[in-house]
Amino acid sequence: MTGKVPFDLAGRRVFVAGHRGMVGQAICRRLAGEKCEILTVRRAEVDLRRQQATEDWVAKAKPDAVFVAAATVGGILANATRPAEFLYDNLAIETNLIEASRKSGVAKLLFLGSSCIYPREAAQPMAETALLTGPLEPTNEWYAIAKIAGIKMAQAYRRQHGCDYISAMPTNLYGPGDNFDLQSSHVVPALIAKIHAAKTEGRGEVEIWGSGRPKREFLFVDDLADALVHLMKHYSDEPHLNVGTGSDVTIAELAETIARVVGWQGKFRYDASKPDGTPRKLVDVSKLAALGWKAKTPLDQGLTLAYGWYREALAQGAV
Ligand code: GFB
Repeated sequence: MTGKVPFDLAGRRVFVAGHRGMVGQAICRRLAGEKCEILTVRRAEVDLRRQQATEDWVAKAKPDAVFVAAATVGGILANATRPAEFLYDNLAIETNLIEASRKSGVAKLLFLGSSCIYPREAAQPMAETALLTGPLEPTNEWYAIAKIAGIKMAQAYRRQHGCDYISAMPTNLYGPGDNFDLQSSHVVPALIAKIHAAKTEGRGEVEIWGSGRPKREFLFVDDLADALVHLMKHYSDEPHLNVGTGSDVTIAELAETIARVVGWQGKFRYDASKPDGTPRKLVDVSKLAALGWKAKTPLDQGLTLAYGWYREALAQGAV
């Protein structure tokens, strides 16, 4: 089933759920150029894990469109050590938002997942059709199960209720507004923080978790936001769509690039007691390319922007 495209955002009320997170902030930056009204709500006001509070707020705010960027997220360690939170929070947030949107007649909704939904041993690059074809990566299966349920929610609501709800699965993200806490962050902010600290403290060694051999694809968050707005306007179909750059690097190569961006010359020590996670997760972006979108920001340029944001935030005591 398909809905009406293009879906025009001009003059619409657009709810960005999760506007304080890195992705939500980027969507708000991107929507600023769209002549729409951006709706947000802080967690202190509405906890999206609470069904009644979520439904009451959505019914009152009456959005025309919703970006589901609210989620409990984190890096490999946070995922592996807080499975209950990753499963419960994400299931609750997505089911509450999707049902609340249906009840209040939201015309278009975009659900945001993650490339960890694919099987650990999926053929690379991973096409959308690889979903549910094999076992998941154990370090993030809880989060992945919740995100797979979100895709299925959007599909089920499309089939049963005729809702124009779609899903996008971004690859690993980084950029301004990232989480730099070393226990819960993803690899890019972790390495920016560790290498910057080594530089400022005059240390010649930085620890990298795992072997450095896993490969990851990194997408700059403002590129993601641009892709999501593109999909909101131009995509209306049941299958979820991948969003990525089409190329990946090893964690060791990423560390070298960040060291160059930060301006630090030193050695990396690999800590084999920490998990590698999935060996590789490069998404197949051919369906997105066919819809006329591709990523713009090269990795070194995006890392330079992310590092600039981090230094500014440090100077302001915000991280
Ligand atoms: O970014 P990251 O935490 O998540 O880790 P995943 C990517 C790779 O970087 C892993 C290595 O092989 C880590 O072992 N790494 C090296 C580090 N040094 C560090 C470090 O200091 N901090 C961190 N965090 N990693 C997450 C999933 O997987 O990716 C989520 O757990 C989600 O579910 C997200 O899908 C996008 O790429 O392994």
